[in-house]
Amino acid sequence: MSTVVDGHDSVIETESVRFADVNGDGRDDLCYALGGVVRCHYRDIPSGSPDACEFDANYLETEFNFHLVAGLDHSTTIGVSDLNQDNRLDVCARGPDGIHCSKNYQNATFYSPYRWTTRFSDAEGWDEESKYSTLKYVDVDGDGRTDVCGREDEGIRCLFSNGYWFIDGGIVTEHGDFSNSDLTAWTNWGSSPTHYETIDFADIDDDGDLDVCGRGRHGIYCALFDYPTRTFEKETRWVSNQFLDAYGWNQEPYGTTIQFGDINGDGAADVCGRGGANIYCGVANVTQSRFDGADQGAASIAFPYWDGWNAENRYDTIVMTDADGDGLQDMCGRGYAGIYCAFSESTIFGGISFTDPTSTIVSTFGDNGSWHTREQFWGSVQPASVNSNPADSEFCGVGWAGVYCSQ
Ligand SMILES: [Ca+2]
Ligand SMILES: [Ca+2]
Ligand SMILES: [Ca+2]
Ligand SMILES: [Ca+2]
Repeated sequence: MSTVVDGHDSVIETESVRFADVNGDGRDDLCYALGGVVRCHYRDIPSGSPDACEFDANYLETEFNFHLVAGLDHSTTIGVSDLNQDNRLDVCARGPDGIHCSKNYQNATFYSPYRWTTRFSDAEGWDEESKYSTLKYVDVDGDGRTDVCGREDEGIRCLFSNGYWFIDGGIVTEHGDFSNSDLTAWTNWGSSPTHYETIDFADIDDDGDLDVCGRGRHGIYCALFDYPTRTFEKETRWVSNQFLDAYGWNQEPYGTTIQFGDINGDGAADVCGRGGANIYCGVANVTQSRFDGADQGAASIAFPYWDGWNAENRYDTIVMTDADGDGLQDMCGRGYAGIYCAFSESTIFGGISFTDPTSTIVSTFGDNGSWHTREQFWGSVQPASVNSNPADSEFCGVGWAGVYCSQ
């Protein structure tokens, strides 16, 4: 336990907390907002107990010319990522007039932030939850420089980093894909978090760039990235036998849990989501442009509604992460007695298989420790890599007295 963010007592503040390896030593550091400042504490490695949760009392910080904790439309848009491919993490945040970023100088200081784009402004509606919640810092074109993408009424907008600013190429999806009037998916993507919250950027064809996928009314739709034009190809339906409105996925305890990642180790991102009594996953079949196997439950039972997993303080914490470090993405969530994981045992030839999450892997963060009582507690629980094994993930969260991390 570390007390460096003691005093963070609102959801807006805890939503600013980021665990990221700012200085490149293989362990995640702790960043968070205080007023207009983003402050980062490096992970300490105490001698004798190298996995104890300690962050250095000293910090690096950078001050923006707007308030980061004035609203969720700012605090949730803080990104800690490498904008210029120097393997040092930089800091960005959405202000009222666009996105501002501050570059890391040799892990010794942050340069003063400046505006990298006038897009994503309040004037363009990005102070609305259905827009700012889709903002992601991702290296879409795979050139090593982190780009920024989000969904607006007309579709997906991505701006590409050149190391100095974000280049605006306009809407990068075709013919209304992912828009409010998507006639391919028959979906208004801004109408429900079970659509817009599921939109993510993942490499579903294993060619090194990130493609875009999300849940429409009738299944999962994806569009492959086209590197030469820096745009996405026409979207197609990748899952038609699961994740449909008609199967109940328009309800938030199910639809908002859909995520993309590689569960079988072939390099291509797959899709998983939590249903009423089980998780459902489809594995990418690149040649057929579809995710296979999503009609069958992936475990025998996982995160069932009758065990309390329809409470927002549980289902909203369900996350895809490689918790055991075997290279396969698992599905984990915060429940009664701590963190529960369904571990992927899927193989390229053996189909989709997950263990049943019947016991905890981490005994902190449970309802029995009062983590369910306030959103600033349960909403802050997230995977991080803070111990001596960089392959697996630990869990960290902001509790009553500061930051807690598992070992
Ligand atoms: Ca890039
Ligand atoms: Ca790709
Ligand atoms: Ca895969
Ligand atoms: Ca795993």
